[in-house]
Amino acid sequence: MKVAVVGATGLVGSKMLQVLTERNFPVTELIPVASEKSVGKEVTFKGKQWKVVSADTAISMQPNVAIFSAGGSTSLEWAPKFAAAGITVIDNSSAWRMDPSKKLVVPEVNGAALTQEDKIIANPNCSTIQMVLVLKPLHEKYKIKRVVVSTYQSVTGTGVKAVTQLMNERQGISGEMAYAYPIDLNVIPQIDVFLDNGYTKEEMKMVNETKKIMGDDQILVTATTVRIPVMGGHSESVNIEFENAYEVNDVRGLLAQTPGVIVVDDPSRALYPMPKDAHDKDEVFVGRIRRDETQPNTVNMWIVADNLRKGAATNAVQIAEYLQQKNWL
Ligand code: 2RA
Repeated sequence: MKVAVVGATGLVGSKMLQVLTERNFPVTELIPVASEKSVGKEVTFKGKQWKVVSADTAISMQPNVAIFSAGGSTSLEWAPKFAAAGITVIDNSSAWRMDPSKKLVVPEVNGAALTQEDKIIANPNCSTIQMVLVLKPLHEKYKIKRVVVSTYQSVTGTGVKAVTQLMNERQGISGEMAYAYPIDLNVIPQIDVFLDNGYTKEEMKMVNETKKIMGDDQILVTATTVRIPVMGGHSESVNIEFENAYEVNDVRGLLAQTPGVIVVDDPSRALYPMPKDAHDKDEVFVGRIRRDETQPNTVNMWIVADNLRKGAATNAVQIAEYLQQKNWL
């Protein structure tokens, strides 16, 4: 299968190549795509060197699928052109996520919504993906009324520039700033720009994308998203109010049986999920499951995942796997 990776030289694009290899996706020809300045360079994939080409050239090479992680403007310009050429696009940017004509997919949650006609498929925001994977089984069993989430997000969500800023600051080196403030020994309660309602774009992505993926506009979501000096993944403190009564052990058991979720929850042995353990894994890890004793039918939990993998590259590759298994690519 011919696979184009648009943004192949970026942090998520490189992770996509790693995940395609690890999951043995049937790639017979890789078509790495990047900006004009990178055309001609080579990327290593499955032991071979593949030449970076322009988006135009990639279309002419007729890949079966193109996985984008190159920013919203590139997706807005090029995804329709790839789709018009009959190439299925899986886009990791926010460009198409809330477009009513486009599917926003976490395969384990709403993969069944996909059809052969879907030619531009949106990959959700990383902080949304790890949360909805946990919310879905709970919503089906207990019916969720409201979600309050606070995130603790890795600098890898911003990209290479932020990782470099953190590493420089930890070594006392001054350098290019990805953020308005130092990130080492600090936290920044702003991810993306502020909107008129006082929330950031990242926070409203969690609100709006959750409703779309879960297929239920009645679910109330409020979010505070925070950047922290961590590399391995995003963590989230999630408070969930149900319509119906529940038992903590039943919640723990239900999540333990949920595909893609691993429960790490034993306070007696100080066992709970942490980014250092989630790093470079495809699963979503859940712990600190406990009753909210201040409100009926409400549970607290802690959710951790590698934002570059299940939060981006792995979820996109899993969408491609779903389409390939349907023989739709
Ligand atoms: C972030 N979720 O963490 C956003 C985009 N990757 O910066």
